Amino acid sequence: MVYKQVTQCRACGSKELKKYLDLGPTPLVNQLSPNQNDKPSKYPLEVLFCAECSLSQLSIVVDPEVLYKNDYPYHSSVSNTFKKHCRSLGESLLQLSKKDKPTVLDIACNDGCLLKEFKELGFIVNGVDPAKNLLPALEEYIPTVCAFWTEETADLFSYNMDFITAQNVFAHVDNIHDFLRGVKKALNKDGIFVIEVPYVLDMLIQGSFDTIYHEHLSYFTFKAIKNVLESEGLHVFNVERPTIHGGSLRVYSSKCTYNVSTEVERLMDFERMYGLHSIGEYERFQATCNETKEDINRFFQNIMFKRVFAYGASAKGVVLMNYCGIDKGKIELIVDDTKEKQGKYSPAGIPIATPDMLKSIKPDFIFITAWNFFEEIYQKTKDLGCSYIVPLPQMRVLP
Ligand code: JHZ
Ligand code: ZN
Repeated sequence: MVYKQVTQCRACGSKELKKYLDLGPTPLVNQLSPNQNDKPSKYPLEVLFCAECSLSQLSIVVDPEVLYKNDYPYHSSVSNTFKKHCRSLGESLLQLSKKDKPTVLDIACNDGCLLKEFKELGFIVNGVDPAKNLLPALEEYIPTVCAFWTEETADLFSYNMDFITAQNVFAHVDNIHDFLRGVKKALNKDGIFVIEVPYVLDMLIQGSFDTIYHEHLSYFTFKAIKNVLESEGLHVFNVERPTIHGGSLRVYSSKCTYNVSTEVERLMDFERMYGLHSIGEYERFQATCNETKEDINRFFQNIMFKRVFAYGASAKGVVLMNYCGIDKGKIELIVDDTKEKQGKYSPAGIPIATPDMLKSIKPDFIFITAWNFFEEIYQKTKDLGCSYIVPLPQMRVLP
């Protein structure tokens, strides 16, 4: 079976789960094909709300072996914005540390984007990731283990990490309690665990439904993530809201008790005031998604004979195109700097090529599927003189 149905909340165990969003059958976002005419399988993409702990979660869990083990094409290092984000995290963790050369373990280290920055800053680095295609290039200079992070995997590491980082992986995990038990094992007695996930508040404010795909099993409120960390004995002492990936939540926790920042209570109050802890606020989301779909389709009707390329063969782009019905009739080509994506086809059958293509065939419009990195992409393409379609937040055309 490729997927299983969710019947109870993965954080608190409650069976009171209510559906508030249905994005329809959707392909797996990172399964790019070498053949244009392949028809990828589609799976339900529905979001449920847990009234008990306020965690949003998909109604199904696709087998992680299918999603991540073979040829995971996403490479975090392609974005300079993300590299800088990792560097600045490393700098602030060094300030928190009592050592010059603290140890760090990065869970789901991908192509080592964070670890390379941390190593340059003096950290003693370790990584773990299940994707077989990503680690060989890293192994020469960073010790890595090819595995999913579980309590059992933690036994492969010495139990003395000063820091454990987990960026954009916790939302991907079904058994989050087991994951946290592993973190607890591998962490020093006063070690710090730093987690980053897309923030459900930013998703609601921006209408960014393209964060929802089969890799993201959970959509966290601060309340939900704090509860689950504390249920496993990890005390939350700080929280931040980095703008990366369209708005994230960064949560600091530890087995020992650090001074708790006032941000913790402040964000919890804000969530309460905003209505994030009950379903009402979420029930409007379906209408917001439909409005975006209508805006985008209206725009495409008006530019029927214009040439449109997309920038970014991102996971987000696959969801957006699938939900809005954008196919190869509307977008001719997707360009992406990731070598592993070039020469393949998106699930909608759109060819993916190098951005050099923009120089040989100048399109009228560049559709920015990686809208969260618009500034970086704009700097790379502004001399071409194309117009830009930025679908979210709020569909707009520039200049
Ligand atoms: P990007 C990612 O999703 C990965 P995706 C992951 N699924 C996750 O959890 C979320 O983020 C939060 C390309 N690009 O990062 C690279 C260029 O070519 O927005 C990527 O293919 N040139 C684990 O895939 C895509 O765009 C550039 O200059 O939705 C961006 O994808 C830049 C900046 C990007 O995330
Ligand atoms: Zn719950």
